[in-house]
Amino acid sequence: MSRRIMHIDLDAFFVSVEQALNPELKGKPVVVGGRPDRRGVVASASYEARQFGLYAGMPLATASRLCPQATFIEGSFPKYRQASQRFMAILADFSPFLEPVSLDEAYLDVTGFESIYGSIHQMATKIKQRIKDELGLCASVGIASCKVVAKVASELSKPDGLLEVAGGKERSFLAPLPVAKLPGVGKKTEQLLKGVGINTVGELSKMPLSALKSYFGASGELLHRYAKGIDDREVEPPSAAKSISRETTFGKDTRDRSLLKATLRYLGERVGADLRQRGKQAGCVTLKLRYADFTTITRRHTLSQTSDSDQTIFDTGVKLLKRELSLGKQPVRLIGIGVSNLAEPGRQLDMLDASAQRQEQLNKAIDRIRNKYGFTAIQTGRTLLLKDIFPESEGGYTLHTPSLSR
Ligand code: TTP
Ligand code: MG
Repeated sequence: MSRRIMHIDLDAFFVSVEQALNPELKGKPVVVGGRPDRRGVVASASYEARQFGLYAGMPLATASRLCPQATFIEGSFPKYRQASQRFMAILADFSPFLEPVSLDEAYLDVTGFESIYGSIHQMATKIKQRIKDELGLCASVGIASCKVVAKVASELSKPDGLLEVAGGKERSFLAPLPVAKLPGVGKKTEQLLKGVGINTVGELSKMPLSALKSYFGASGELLHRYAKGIDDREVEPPSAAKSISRETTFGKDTRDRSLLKATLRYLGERVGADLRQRGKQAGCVTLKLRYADFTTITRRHTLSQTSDSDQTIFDTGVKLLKRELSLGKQPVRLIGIGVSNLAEPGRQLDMLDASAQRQEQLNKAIDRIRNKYGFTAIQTGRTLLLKDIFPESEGGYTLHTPSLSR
């Protein structure tokens, strides 16, 4: 069954936090980044300021020339960090499959949640409302079957938007957009593509893979897939990290075995502590060494039984170290130790099974509903930009623009 993934991004985040704390600033051109007489750039511009051509990354001096009436604020990071934590906590209430991407941006896997919220669209409306009520901030939400399309959708719906791309419509949704809208297409890529006459994502999606690979190497393949609206990346909660490691570079290259061992013990203990804090067990231990001439090696050992014990991590690391040092190479510049093949300990496996079971039940329920009522109905909103991009006759997109009443 097709996945449903939400991408949620707060609008004009730093500025909006300032406006929530000081309502006098609402509805006005506001810039966070610093005083206009200072060097530096705009970090965040309110949508009112953007109407004057201001954008993140613009030098403050240029910003104040284009929009002298704007309020310029230095900004304070702790405020934004706190708002970010509260934002993520709200999202975590809705789905445990949460992947924070930056302070104001996250993916949520919401596959199967229709049965709880009526529809994913309604779920998104609830999320937006809670963010508004509790934080005084506006969020824009994109919903699609994969990350890349969900991200483009949230971006397009801004500000205070909600845009859903129905399963099967990913490619036609992306096709008319300028290539720069596609994540992974930066300024350079955009220029190069323009140079060969590729302006839209649709044109990009028709380029032969071999041509893209010859221009962009390995990332050509990714571009090829993204342009077609194909993206298999999972929403990965941070605890699902695939490995944990620590390493350190010595002040002076060394062959001193007792120093190497002591360092390995220290690093191993930190890895172990991190592992236990995440409630995980490791199946594999990796030693990393960088020699004086910068050649770097890694040596892995698979444990016969998963473990989160410092001793096991250290013992395994030392075994690998001894074997490597017996080869009598050069002095060591850097040493590191890591664990991978992370698994939940037995006691938590039950919980995991229960949630998998619940997911399975949800999935079945959704399939039943879908079979009965078909896919999401079409709504169109009033945002001009979106109307231009999605002629109403094409269908397949659910578009919500902010309602004024609250
Ligand atoms: P963004 O989500 O890129 O921007 P935004 O939230 O201000 O506006 P939008 O409505 O388009 O999402 O970044 C989130 C915050 O990260 C932003 O408020 C400030 C900070 N930031 C910088 O400090 N420097 C930058 O160049 C960018 C892009 C963001
Ligand atoms: Mg944002």
